Amino acid sequence: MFKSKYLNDVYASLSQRYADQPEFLQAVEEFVTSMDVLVEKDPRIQKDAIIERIVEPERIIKFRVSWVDDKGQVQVNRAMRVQFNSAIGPYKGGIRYDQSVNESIMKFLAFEQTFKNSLTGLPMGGAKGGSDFDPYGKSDNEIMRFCQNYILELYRHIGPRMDVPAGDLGVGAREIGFMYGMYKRIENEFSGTFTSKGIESGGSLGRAEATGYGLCYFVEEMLKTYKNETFKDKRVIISGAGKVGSMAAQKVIELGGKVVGMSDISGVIRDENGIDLDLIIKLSKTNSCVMDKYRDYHPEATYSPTTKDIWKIPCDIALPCATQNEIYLDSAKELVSKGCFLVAEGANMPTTIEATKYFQENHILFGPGKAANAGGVAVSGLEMTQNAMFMNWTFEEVDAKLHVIMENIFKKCYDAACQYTGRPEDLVIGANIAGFLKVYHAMLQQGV
Ligand code: 2IT
Repeated sequence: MFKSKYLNDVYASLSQRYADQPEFLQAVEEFVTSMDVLVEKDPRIQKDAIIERIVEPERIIKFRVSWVDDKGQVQVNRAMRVQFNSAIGPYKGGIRYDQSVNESIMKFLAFEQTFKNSLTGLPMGGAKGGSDFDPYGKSDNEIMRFCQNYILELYRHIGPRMDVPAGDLGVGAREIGFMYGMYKRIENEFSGTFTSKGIESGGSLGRAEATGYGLCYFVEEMLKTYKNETFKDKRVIISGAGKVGSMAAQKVIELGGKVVGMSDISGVIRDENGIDLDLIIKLSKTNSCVMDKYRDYHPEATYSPTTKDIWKIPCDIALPCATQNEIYLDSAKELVSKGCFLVAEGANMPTTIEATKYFQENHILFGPGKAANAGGVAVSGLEMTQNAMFMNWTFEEVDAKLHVIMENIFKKCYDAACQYTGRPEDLVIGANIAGFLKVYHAMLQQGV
C-alpha cells in the first residue's frame, strides 16, 4: 500500500490491532501515505520509531457518567478523553456529545487534532473527548446534570497547562458553561481550562465565528494562489448548518459569493436566489433542524430530505461542514461532473479516501480539514493566551490574528507540497508533512 516497507509494517500491525476502529485507521492511512517521501529522506523517523509512537495515543481515559433525568430515572452513558500527543503543548481538542461517539471516532479526531494544532503554529498538543450522550430533546436541567457529572470524573485529567477541552458536535457555549462551572467549583480557581466559553465567562470574541471564517480565509488563499480569483460570484454549497456551516456561509456572502445550497440532518435546500441565512440562524435558535421548514418562508426554493443530495447541486465551491465521511466516491463524481472546482473541508474528515483521490486525479483543488478547519482551534489558542494574560482582545483583533494564522497555514502546506512533491496543489500531503514536522522534531528533542 505504501512505498516504504517500514510504513507498510507499521500500518499492517496497527490495522490488525485496531481492526474494529475504521475511522481511526482511515485517518492514519491518509496521514501515513504522506510519510513515504519523508521516510525515504530521513532514516531517524524509522530508527526512533516515530511513526509507531505517533499513531498510538499517549493516554486514553474511559469512564462512566451516571446522571438523573427529569423523570427521576438514573441514566448511564459512556465517556472518554483521548490524550493523543503532548509533544508541542498541553493536550487540546473538543468534546463531542453524540450517540455515535466511540473509541474509533475519538481516536481519529484526536489524531487529526494533533497535526491541525501543530499547523496553527500555537503551542497545543492533540486530544479529543466525548460521550455517547445524545443532547437532542434533553431539557436544560438534564444537560446541566449530565455536564456536571461528566466533569466530576474528567476534572482530574484536565487543567490550563495539562489538557484544555472545547466544544464540538453537541457541545456549545451552554455545555461548556456547565462544565466550566463544575470544574471551577472543584478546583476553586478561575484558570480558563476550557475554551469556547461564553464571553462573560472568559471566552474569546470571534471564537464562535472562527472555524467558518477561517475556512473561508483558507479558501481565499487557495483561490488567489492557484487561480488568481476570489469568492466573488462563485456558487457555493455548504453541508451542515451548525456553528461551522452557518458562519462559513456568512463569510462567503460577505466576500461576494453566493450560497445556493445548504443542508442539515432534516434535508437539503437549494435556493437559486441565494440562501436566506438570517432565516436559518433565526430558526436554529429554537430548532436543531431547520431545512425542512425553509420552504414555509421561501416556497420558490427546492427541498430534498436526502442529505447527500446537496452534492448534486451545480456549484463552483463545495464546503463540507457537517461530519466525518459525508462525501463518498459517488458524490465526488457528481460534484466533478457538475463543474465544482474546489472542495475545502470545514468538518473533520468529511471526505473518504476514495473521494479525495478522485478529486485530486480530476485536478479539483482540495483543502484538507486539518488545515482548512484549523481556525476554530487557532482561536481557542488565542482564548488560552487571553486567559493567561488576564485580558481580552476585541473581535477585530482576534479576527485579524485568525486571518494571519490561516494565511500562514496555507503557506506552510503549499511550501511543503512544493518542496516534497513538486505538486504545489497537493495540500493533503503538504498539510500532513507540515503538521508532522513540528511534532516530530519536538519528540526527537524530548527523547524516548
Ligand atoms: O475539531 C476541532 O478543531 C474542534 N472541535 C475545536 C477544538 C478546540 O479546542 O477549539
